[in-house]
Amino acid sequence: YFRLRSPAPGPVLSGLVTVRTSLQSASGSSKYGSLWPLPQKVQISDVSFRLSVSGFRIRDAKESSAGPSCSLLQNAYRRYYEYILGGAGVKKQKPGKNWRSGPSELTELQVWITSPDSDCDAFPSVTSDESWMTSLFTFYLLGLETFSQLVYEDEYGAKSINSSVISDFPRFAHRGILLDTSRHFLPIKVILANLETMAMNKFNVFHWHIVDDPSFPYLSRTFPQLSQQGAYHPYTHVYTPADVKMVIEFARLRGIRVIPEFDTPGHTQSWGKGQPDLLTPCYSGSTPSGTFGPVNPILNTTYDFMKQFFTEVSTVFPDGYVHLGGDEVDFSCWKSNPDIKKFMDQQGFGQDYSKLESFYIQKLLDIVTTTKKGYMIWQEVFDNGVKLKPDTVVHVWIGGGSNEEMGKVTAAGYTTILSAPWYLDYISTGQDWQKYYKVEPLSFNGTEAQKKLVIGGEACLWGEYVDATNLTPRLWPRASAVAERLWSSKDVKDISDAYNRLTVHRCRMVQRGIPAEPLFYGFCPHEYK
Ligand code: CP6
Repeated sequence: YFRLRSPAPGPVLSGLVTVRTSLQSASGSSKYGSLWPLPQKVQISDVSFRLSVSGFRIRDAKESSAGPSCSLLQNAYRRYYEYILGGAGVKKQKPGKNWRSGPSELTELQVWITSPDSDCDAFPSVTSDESWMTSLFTFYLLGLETFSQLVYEDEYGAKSINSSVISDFPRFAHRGILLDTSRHFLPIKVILANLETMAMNKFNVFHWHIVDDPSFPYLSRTFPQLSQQGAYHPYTHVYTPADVKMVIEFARLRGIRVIPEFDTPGHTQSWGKGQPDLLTPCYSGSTPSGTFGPVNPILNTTYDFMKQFFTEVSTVFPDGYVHLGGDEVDFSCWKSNPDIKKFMDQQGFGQDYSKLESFYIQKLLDIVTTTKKGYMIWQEVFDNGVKLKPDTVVHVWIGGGSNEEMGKVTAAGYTTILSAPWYLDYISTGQDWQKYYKVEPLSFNGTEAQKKLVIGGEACLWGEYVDATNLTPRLWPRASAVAERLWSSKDVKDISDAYNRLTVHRCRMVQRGIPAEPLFYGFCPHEYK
């Protein structure tokens, strides 16, 4: 629970609050203020309270089962105190002749963790029930974000909040953002700023597409030559174990999981630089051409390497899942190689190179299973009929919004997440956030049981045209449209109400130091500095 206190005999409010906000949008305003994504249940009253400027604080309720030793909460209190009352662009109150006085001043937000056994140091997982009416820490982070979105400046510049009751939970458990740190290296501070913004939008999965063809910035303790040879620069353009730890902890403090993707057997050109014999030599005629293709699936050394590599990955990344890629495997190099041909004949694969891909992936899945991780894979792995563990998450990326593939994957009994309509690296003119917003992830033909297998989706920002200079404005607030689709109820789909809330939500992100791009003409009332 959250509880608000004012000096006795003032009001004690349980639950939460909203109203018009002082941040005005170019058009109208929503009766839901600037809440984004919209909570499941919002009841707003007209009764408003001022937050005490001198004395307002956020603290543990004395009945709370969490205390000062839970740094996750203490950190969150400080963060949201800053967002609510302090920080850049916040005007000081100007008492004037119309200055209101009276008992309606709030001095405390109390956070009351009711479950005695919730674990402050745990990592978020896909089963975390994020309804903040229940009692895990993630809910409190989400609840604090909602609270902060309800605070507005009244006409005298006083921070205020209206008495309201809100109950909330996400529609989908997996709400992710994919960032690609191979096409361009992304400095740690860009990744952290993105995680911070994800929390403002209640995203809870950072899908870290960490390596790919162009570069290998992951510094592996077991195979340091991979980044020494494969990164854009061996010292400056790498993620050290300390960097990775920092990203994971920063994410944990915001209720965000970090799922790394190590994509094989395709998209692996950069791996070959530091790991001789890992990739398939391509031939032109009867001689090697000097170029290389996908991971070489016919050598035992390949699987020895993968076993060691993924054992390391399983200890570095605490999440229960790793993403194993498996997309876009180009068969032409395999076709050119006489040793591969011979192997295909021995195995009875004929000319069907997807059988060879399946052979590789199946061995890889067995290896990763021994590290006690679950796995996610891109849809081709399923399409090619690879035998998967029942808890495999199939990531659908081809096609559009109401997606036949989702029907196929769920009919086969697999859990799935949707990205096909949410490729945010693809830009066009106009308000393309509306296109992302209008997607209904469950619009495919299928039974109720099938629909239950859709655990969420991810917005993807592939890195070909994105680096530190343009990542944030390209992603936000366009990804916010995906955030609301994955969080809010299915029937939250009023575009003009969404526009009114989103413009203000976007101004709030800007005010919090995130250069989110505008949706359309208009202004934010805070001063740009
Ligand atoms: N990189 C990797 C990519 C893409 C994929 N995998 C991709 C393909 C098509 C589009 C956008 C991105 N750049 N490793 C596919 C999952 Cl349109």
